Amino acid sequence: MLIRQTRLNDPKPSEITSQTLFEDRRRFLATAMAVGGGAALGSVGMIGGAQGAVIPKSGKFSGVAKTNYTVDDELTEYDAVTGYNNFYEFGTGKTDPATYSKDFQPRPWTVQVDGLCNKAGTYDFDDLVNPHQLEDRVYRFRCVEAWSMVVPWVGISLASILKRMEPHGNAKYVSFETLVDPEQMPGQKRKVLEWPYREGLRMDEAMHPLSFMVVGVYGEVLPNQNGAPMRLMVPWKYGFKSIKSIVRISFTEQEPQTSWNMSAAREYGFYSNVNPTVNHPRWSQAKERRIGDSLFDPKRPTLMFNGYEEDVASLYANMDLKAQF
Ligand SMILES: Nc1nc2c(c(=O)[nH]1)N[C@H]1C(S)=C(S)[C@@H](COP(=O)(O)O)O[C@H]1N2
Ligand SMILES: [Mo]
Repeated sequence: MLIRQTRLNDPKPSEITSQTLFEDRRRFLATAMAVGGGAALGSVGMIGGAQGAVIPKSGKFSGVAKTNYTVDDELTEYDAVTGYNNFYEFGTGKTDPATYSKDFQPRPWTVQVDGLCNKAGTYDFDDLVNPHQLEDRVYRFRCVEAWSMVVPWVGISLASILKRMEPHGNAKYVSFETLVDPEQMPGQKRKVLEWPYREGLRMDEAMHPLSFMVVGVYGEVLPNQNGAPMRLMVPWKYGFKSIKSIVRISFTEQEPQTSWNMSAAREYGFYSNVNPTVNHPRWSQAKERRIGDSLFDPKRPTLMFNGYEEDVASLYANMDLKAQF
């Protein structure tokens, strides 16, 4: 088994919170009030997130819980993880996100939660992500463009966030949207995709223990180009499912629309599971180039469900994965 889950011990706050890193919550709220105005914050929901501690805009985390979610592969270098990106809101070139996201403001940040759940409302990022619950996880990650990386992320299980919203029994799917703000995201001035970028998961996929809400990488607060302040990481699916800079979460009964499916339905299905036997219509998915390998290194065979087969195959037991790709 490639992925092992260990129970997290309840860490003592003193082991977790670094004085220099986590600002006092009251101070944060004062800043947010000054920036956003009191009225908006008045409607911000509280679902028991950070008690007295928030994740800052930059810097190193300390005391993040180590987990056994890891893979044996060598890590992709930090410079590649943060310098070779897909984030079309900042342009379609691989270095555009790092170049054009420098002035992006990921704080203060609010997330709208709506649809089939008891706790709909507008949540502050700091109420959704409690720094005391952060975990380190190394995930293999594969882009549909046939390259892959191995990245040490910092985040919180997606299920732990979604459960607190108390989804209804008829919520079969959950969908996510990225911020729309062409002033801050210059790539949105062109309609390369229909904005907002949107993605979705079936509820059982979203609640799977591997589904992760990322807020950091390499022990540091997530850089803008990787989807600050929070982005999904669903390691058995092609990279484009792992939506960045999320501002909306909706629970629905119908399968939600997804950006890449809207843009090219023949090439990108709702499920988008990494599957070496289902080729992209314009190229093979059988192999992948590991970022960091030399051009002389052979490509690596792509594994079913990106190597997470043992963990997730049961989610798709009764499906024809060639028809529902
Ligand atoms: N909002 C948004 N999310 C996005 C994208 C995007 O263009 N916009 N690109 C996706 C694609 S195609 C990939 S491969 C991954 C890249 O993540 P990384 O840049 O952190 O490696 O982000 C995904 N999430
Ligand atoms: Mo991708």
